[in-house]
Amino acid sequence: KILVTGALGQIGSELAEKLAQIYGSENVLITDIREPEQNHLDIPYQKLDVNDEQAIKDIVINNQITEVYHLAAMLSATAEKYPIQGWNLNTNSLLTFLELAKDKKLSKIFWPSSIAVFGRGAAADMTPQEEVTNPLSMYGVAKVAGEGFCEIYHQKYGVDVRSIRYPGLISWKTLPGGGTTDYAVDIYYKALEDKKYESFIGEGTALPMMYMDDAIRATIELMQAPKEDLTIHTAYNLQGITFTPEEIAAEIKKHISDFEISYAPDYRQAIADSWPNSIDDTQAQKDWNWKPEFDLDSMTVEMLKHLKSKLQINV
Ligand code: VAH
Repeated sequence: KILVTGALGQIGSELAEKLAQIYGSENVLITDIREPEQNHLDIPYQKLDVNDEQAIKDIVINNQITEVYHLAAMLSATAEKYPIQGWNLNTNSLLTFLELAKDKKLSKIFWPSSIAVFGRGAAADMTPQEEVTNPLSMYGVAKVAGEGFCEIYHQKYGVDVRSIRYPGLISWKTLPGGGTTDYAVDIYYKALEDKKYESFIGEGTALPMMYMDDAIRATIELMQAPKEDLTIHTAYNLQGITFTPEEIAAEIKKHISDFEISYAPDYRQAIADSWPNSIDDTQAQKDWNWKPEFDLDSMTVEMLKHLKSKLQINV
């Protein structure tokens, strides 16, 4: 049986849906610290606070869990505000799952890393897979630590843990919470609701991003790849779409001609400035045949189409 933590979050909610489609909802257990409004997916749900080590062990043992997609986390902007809580949440829970796998109580783990592992000294463009990781955000430090745990537990104990350095993820089904890249989600909502958006990330700030459908597919493809094909045991670089706020605004203007963007960079600008512009994902292409399907044009068409019906707006 598959456990999904953070299953009501931006990635978790879509990953849980996909896993239920593939494996059957009776073989998936979704958990989150929040209760679902209405469990429209009819996938079995249990409340789980991943800060509670014993609760993690109990839920794995009591439900005969064999695989975990551990998405519960605190994202970069929030973790910058609450660094100790962010460190504890983003690292201790991963260690608990790795220990369970080491003790053969779990057979496979997915854990999300982030392009946030890159910072000082990293190439800004086409950042290589093995580039130095000197993160300048507390969130990035936790992700670097997590990647180290994954590599060591794989190396020393044969744990089958797999990870992806997600770029900023753009989706319409579930709002993201506390990410620096969330401006690129907010902008679509505001474009439809107000025809204007004040961006907390400044003009000219290029960041690696990806449409959620590509990120979910990448996750499933990585988890279904033959173990012997995988050469990276920290986390795979993944490149989707690189754009600046003005570029995504220009793409939106093609659909909403009177849309206006303005800029008011805040504390999240420093986090974004420490991250790469684009990522070299050659190793993911080689090891498990990764290739993105969405670009800025097709992502914008999808986002506006789905948000119009979600928000009941017809502009
Ligand atoms: C964040 N969306 O902004 C996440 C992600 C690369 C960004 O890690 O914190």
